[in-house]
Amino acid sequence: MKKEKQFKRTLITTALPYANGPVHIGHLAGVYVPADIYARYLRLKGEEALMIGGSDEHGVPITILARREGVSPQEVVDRYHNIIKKSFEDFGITFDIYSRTTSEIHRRMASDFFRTLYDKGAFVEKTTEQYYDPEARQFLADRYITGTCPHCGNERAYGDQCEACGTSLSPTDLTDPKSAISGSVPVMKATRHWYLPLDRYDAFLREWILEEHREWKPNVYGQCKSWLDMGLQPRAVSRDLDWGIPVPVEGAEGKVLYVWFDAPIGYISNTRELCPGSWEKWWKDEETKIVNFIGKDNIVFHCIVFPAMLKAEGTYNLPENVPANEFLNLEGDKISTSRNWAVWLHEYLEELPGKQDSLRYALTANAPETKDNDFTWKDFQARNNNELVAVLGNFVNRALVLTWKYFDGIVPAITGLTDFDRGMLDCMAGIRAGVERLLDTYHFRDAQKEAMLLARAGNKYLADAEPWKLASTDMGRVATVINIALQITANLSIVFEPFLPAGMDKLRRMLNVQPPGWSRLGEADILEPGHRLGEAGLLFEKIDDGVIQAQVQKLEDRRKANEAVERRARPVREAVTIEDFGRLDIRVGTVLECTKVPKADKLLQFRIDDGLNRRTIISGVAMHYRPEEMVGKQVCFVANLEPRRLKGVVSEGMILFAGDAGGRLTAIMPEAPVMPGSEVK
Ligand code: B3M
Ligand code: ZN
Repeated sequence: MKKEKQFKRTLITTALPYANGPVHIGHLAGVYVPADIYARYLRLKGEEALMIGGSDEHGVPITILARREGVSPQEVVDRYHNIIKKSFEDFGITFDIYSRTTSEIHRRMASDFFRTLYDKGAFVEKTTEQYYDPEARQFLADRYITGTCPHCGNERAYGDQCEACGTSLSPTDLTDPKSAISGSVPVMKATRHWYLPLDRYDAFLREWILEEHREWKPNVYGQCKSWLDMGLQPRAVSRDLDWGIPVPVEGAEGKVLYVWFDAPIGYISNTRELCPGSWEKWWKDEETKIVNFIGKDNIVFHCIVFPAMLKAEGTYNLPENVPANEFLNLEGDKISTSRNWAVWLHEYLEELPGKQDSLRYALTANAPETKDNDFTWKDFQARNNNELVAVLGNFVNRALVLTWKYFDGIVPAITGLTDFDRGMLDCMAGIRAGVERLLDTYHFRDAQKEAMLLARAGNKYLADAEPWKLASTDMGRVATVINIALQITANLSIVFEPFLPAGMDKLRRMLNVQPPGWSRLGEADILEPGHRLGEAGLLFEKIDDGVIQAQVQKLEDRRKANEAVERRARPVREAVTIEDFGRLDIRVGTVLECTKVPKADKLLQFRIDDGLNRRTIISGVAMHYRPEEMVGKQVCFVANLEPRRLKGVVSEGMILFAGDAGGRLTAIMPEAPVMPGSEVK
């Protein structure tokens, strides 16, 4: 174990969202709200900290969208960069810079970075055969090739994945591949690329992560460990594409840096854009702590690929922590841009104007810190109404209204403390250590809960002290209780500042104070006797059933629309002759064994009695059947399909499944038991 390091400053980076669509609640919950809480917290403590963000504007999905819309990739990224940037501003995400990877400074830095690695001999060059579109005269990215999935027969599978059965594919797996650009049949053509030999960094990564960073979140550490245990392979860092940063090497015309090579360098170039004179201290000084906030799908790039790049370059520091979150689902389903299954931030603000903090609060309260979590509108409403309004808002309102009622809005002086008061003040003094410990270890959800405990304690204090009953008999006591309630309020305005910035801004106006600073958290004399408060108002508002119902309805409508699309059967294909059909030898076989294929979550391996022999068939149905359910069943399969090798196993045929357009698969089985080897005709 390494020794505790001492740091002077913190550089917070946040994943650069792809500029091919707006941002939604999943982005906010997974990356930007926790990063912002952390950044605000450090700044409140008076620490030197920067929060770096920006849009990721290269990559194939952007070119696909541009082509579909008939506009240039630049137009696509300009549009979404602006929408994304505005959404973040509206939600109070306090980037010190939010830039983009199409900036000139980024192009130069990423290009230089590549060149440095190239000159050091850090890459290996390999020539491989890739699909090439002879008509469009370009190589085809995996996503630009469509064809028939070898597992389920879906004819609209992509070169990287079949969306019907979920199997990961490589373009050569597709039967009858077609170019998505011209529709022509692609040909194989040799192309040369640069690879980062990750395998050479195995020992370094094992030591750095598995030994020196045992404190990383279990989901992050575990994912790194399993990547390392599977064995690292060289990764191509260039692509044949006309959108991106040109590979700065002679003879590399038509090649650009792979988007995942240039994007993380964006953290560095954006820092440099922000502080041209001092950027290096943020990246190269041992006393800077670098923390990468990301979602779980980006773990391998931030913990393995980018560190290997930095290590190869040699002058940059590695991240100290990568507190990646899991995913947030929406009303039970995975958030999906293509199915429009999301709560878009810009739409949320149109429909619930001014309610940024309510969403920030609910997303933190339900953050997917350790496992995937589900956002529901009902839970959102309950968090807002039962916690923000009924606990925090209610306490603050009582304290302020009582001050106005009994003391004309002037902070009264304490006249004497009872044990009961001291208990409350101790509780208040104790909040800071707890919240700090949680924030320092990236437990944002528990930190927010801990902060809420102070508001709960305040409510209980007022309810037990009942100052309103004492007004006619003991105004001295009323003064003490109200003073304490106001100090609690002032403390709340500090402790909630990282979580609920808009609300706390409002609260400070009601208290008529400047931001007191984190160091005062826990103190009982933040508001001086004689200080005049500002006007009291409601800190948070209840959200009515009608508003929630409208949101639920909107999602319901989308779900129905999606299902209607999925239910629609595909048009019938081009006619074939009876002879064509006759060439297929479809038979019935009995499943003798069925097991999962190791390291392939979608595949099942079947051992089948085909009436003559036993044969092995691999099918991409692990998402639809448990292996043990299939044993003993009779299935139909294409018996004369040419054998193919899949994950090192030779598959001899194809089992037939009925698949709906929504991707669900059901095996075709004879209605009564038949002899294995019976022909289907
Ligand atoms: N744009 C992927 C994503 O948005 C990618 C992150 C880049 S971080 C350097 O999930
Ligand atoms: Zn498929």
